[in-house]
This record gives sequence, C-alpha cells and structure tokens, in this order.
Amino acid sequence: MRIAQAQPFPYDFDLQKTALVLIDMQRDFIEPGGFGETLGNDVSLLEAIVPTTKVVLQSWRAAGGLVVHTREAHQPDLSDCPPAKLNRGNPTLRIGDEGPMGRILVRGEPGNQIIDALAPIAGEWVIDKPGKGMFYATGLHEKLQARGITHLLFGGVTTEVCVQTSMREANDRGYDGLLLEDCTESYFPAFKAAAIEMIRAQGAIVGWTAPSAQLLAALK
Ligand code: C5J
Repeated sequence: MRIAQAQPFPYDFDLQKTALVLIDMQRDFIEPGGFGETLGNDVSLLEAIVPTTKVVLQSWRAAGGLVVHTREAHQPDLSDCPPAKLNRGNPTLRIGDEGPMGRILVRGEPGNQIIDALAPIAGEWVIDKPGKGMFYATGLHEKLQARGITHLLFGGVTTEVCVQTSMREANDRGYDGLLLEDCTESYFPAFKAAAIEMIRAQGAIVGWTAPSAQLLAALK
C-alpha cells in the first residue's frame, strides 16, 4: 500500500507489517478533571480529533490491521514515577493525587482509561507506559518484533510530547513511522505545527506525515 501524498515523500507499507498506534487517548488528557487540566490546559482542544481518529480506527480494524493503544500510567505505589517527574511544575494536582476521575495517571483509575469513543476491543494491544515514549519500560519493541511489525502509523496526544517522543524512539529502533496529522493534537497549536514540521524535515528525519484521508484512500 502507498500513501502517495505523504510528506516529505510517498510512504509505502504492508498492512500485515504495520500497526496503528494511538498514543494516550485516555480520559486524563482529554476530559475535564484529569492530568491535562491540572496542568492548566484547555482540554477541549484535544476532543476535536476524536471523530477523525474514530473513523481511522474503524477503517483500520475493518482492514484487519494491528491496533496498539498506549496509556501514560503509573503503578499505584508510584514506584515507576521518578521524583523528577512527580515534583516537576506547579499543577493543581500531582500524579497519584485523588482527582475527580480517581488518582491522576494511576493504572486502573477511571481517568486512566481510554475514552469510550476509542475503547480497545478484543485482540488490540493496550500498553501502559510510565514515560512519555512508548518503548521505555514497556517491552513493546520485543512484542512488535515478534509480530514482524516494521511500520507504525501514529495518532494521539499530545503531538509534541508523547507522540513525538514515541515516534523518535521508534525511528531509533528502525521502524518507519507516519503521523496522521488530523488524528493528533496539542494543548498548544503552535507546538503541534512545529512538531509536524520537525518530524518530516530533512528527508523524513523522524518520519512521515499525512492527513488521515490519504490513509483511508489507500485502504479502499
Ligand atoms: C503529556 C502526553 N503531555 N501523553 N503526556 O504529559 O503527551
């Protein structure tokens, strides 16, 4: 398959060797009362990509492709949350504190679940990650290798933090990654725009980008 209009040049992929990766589409970031809001962000910005992402998810499922969902999630005792992460900044609630959707960024809490519209179904992978990148302390690389995955299509939040970190980690591990531009969002539109430019600069130095309509056209 080919996304001919991808930037900076066409992106070729084999459906059987490609996974759709949705980064951190969890209530903590997208709904009021979660981690995103405690940091002072307007979370409604992120809701805007949900319908587009849902269409992509449904089309990818219909095509039979592997789906990977990640969640930024810590153990209840926070043993996997270094002080440098826990104490940084001045949020109204810190990781592990009790918020309106349970403990912030803690595994198993209501706020840590993927939003209903994109909820995983049987056979899809759900990866809990303590870091911003999806490979750090998750074992995901080994699982993808065992499945023969070489290409990764990315969506999710936030573009310049967990999505970009995951794409960079993937790039260093030898995957060809493409970011679906309208399936990712940031609390800071300028950061999203800059991240997209960075990813595809210098001959796809991190990877490719394309609007999701081009993926849907390739899947038809
Ligand atoms: C952040 C994320 N922004 N999923 N996490 O803290 O991007």
